[in-house]
Amino acid sequence: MVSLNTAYFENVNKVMYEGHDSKNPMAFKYYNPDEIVGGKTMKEQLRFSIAYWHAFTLDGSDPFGAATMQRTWNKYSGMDIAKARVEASFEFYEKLGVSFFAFHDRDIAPEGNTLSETNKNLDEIVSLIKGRMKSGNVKLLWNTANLFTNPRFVHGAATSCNADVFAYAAAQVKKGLEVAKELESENYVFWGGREGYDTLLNTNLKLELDNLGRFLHMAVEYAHEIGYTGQFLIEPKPKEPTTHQYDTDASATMAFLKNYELDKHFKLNLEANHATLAGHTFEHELRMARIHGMLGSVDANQGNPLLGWDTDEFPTDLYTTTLAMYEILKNGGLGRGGLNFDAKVRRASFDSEDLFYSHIAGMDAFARGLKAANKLIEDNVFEKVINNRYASYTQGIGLDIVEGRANFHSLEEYALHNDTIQNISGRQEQIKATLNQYILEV
Ligand code: XUL
Ligand code: CO
Repeated sequence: MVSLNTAYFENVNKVMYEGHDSKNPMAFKYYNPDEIVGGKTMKEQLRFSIAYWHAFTLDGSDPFGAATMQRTWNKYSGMDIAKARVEASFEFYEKLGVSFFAFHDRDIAPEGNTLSETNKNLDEIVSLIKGRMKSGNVKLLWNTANLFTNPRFVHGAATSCNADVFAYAAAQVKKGLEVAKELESENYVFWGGREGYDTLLNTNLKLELDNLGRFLHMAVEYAHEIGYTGQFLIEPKPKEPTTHQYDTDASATMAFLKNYELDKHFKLNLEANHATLAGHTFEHELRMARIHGMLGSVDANQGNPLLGWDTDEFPTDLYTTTLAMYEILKNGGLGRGGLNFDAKVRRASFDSEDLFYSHIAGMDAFARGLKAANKLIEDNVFEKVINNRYASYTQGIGLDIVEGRANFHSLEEYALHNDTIQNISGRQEQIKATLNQYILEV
């Protein structure tokens, strides 16, 4: 193992690939960055990213208990802790061999007493980050604005009933886009933190949605003005913090973007745990975006099926990672997007080493999923199933329907002379058994 001179994770060396026989918890068993799968290296296919907030900023507190995370940078405060986190974060990316990270503005630098002071803090940390990015080994996958933690956002940001808050949020995103340009961020994300409502009894739904549309158009215009060319992303989530989030799921978000003529400027950043909160599987959301040409990036985590909130666990479920990678490969990859671990170690996993173990677990789960998905595609497993199931649309009346030659008259005429409709079995159980074989045997 390579030994680095380090300050923040001194007990951890560079994490290496050791193969599936390894018993070393600090090694990859499946993620082999240079291995070619589906015509690209695993590193290029998976584009892993570290979520700054979960890894370096949040402290493990929950509504019932105080901070638990034991971090070597905790001895600092204010701007000093912000600077220490930058140093620690780059040590972490390098030791884990990850090329991307993502942050909210307020994760990296503390707020000051005024917006100008806050921007000054941000500038200082951004220039520190920029210096660390010079080597070119680590890039910013995306940045975003935290428009939900500060009490000023109690009624929302772009959808707040208070126009002063709309203006403040605009100023914050304006600054965020300047940071995106400065750090050459691949994408800029909008997660609608408090953009939603709790009760219709005090809500002007039409005005709030129109304002959200206006806000996003202003962002697009400003990016154009300053020459920021990253991809805009919206991250759907159905609830939490508000009861009714406007960007509920992939379908609702795409409809919103179309209604407000924003669909040409945005793609979706889909999060696994948000999908499950919306009552969908992750692969449903990915498929829905993919078939509409709107799959941009992924927040890789998983929920707990026994709990109804956004637990942001590290992804370890191989069914989900396999089916997610299937959608991503069928999409031709994620382009400028990546697999961002919007996932946190459990409150009881408070050692610094747990930050490594958790990411290794997620990276291995996605690497294994990539291999299984690639083999499923090479063998045309689902394609054969689907082609067979929809074969009736490749000839006769079915072909007339899909090629636009049919209408209600011709269809009635056909149906009146076809009293012996025959269906074929969907074969769900047999297909699932085949999927098991691929997950177990690749
Ligand atoms: C919240 C969530 C956010 C976004 C970025 O559930 O996923 O962290 O990813 O604001
Ligand atoms: Co997220």
